[in-house]
Amino acid sequence: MPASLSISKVLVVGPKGSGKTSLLCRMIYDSVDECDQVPGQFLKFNFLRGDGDSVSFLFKEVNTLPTTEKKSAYILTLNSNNKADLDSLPNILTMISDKRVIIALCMSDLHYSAAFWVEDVKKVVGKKDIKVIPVSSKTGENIKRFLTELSDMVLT
Ligand SMILES: Nc1nc2c(ncn2[C@@H]2O[C@H](COP(=O)(O)OP(=O)(O)OP(=O)(O)O)[C@@H](O)[C@H]2O)c(=O)[nH]1
Ligand SMILES: [Mg+2]
Repeated sequence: MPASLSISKVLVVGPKGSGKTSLLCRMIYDSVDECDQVPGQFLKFNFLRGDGDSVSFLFKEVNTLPTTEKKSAYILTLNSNNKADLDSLPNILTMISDKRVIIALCMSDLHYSAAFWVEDVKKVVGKKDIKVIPVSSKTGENIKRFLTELSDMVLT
């Protein structure tokens, strides 16, 4: 199947309040004004990559792990301002036990007050090849890059 026709189911997981809904809202609507209206079902989004390929995503926020839901990849959100999110990371990684996961280090607009940052996450992740991308759903910072990395991951 050509890359331009691929559809990927992606589950958005992470600790309570880590930024799942806001990230979904920012990725799909480029805004966080209507987050209340993001329902707990699959949301379709076509992402046009810089290289001209487009990827169709089906995103869904999942609040309980482990899940039996079918998926081709996970987005794992962590609130960089909440140390407890870093502490819960090993357990979450065990529960998803999936090679295709990308970590959104959320609330990068609050970097000045962050409890942990990219290197701290990478230490916990260890040898696993997992991308860690700081993002701000509030300002939109790095969201395009995040979507590009996500599409690279699902296309390979
Ligand atoms: N400053 C800032 N606040 C954010 C950002 N993303 C989310 N928030 C805030 O963090 C809180 C939690 O965000 P949600 O998107 O609801 O997080 P969630 O993971 O969906 O939460 P649950 O569904 O309750 O587990 C909300 O008050 C958001 O407004 C961000 O990038 N920057
Ligand atoms: Mg939510």
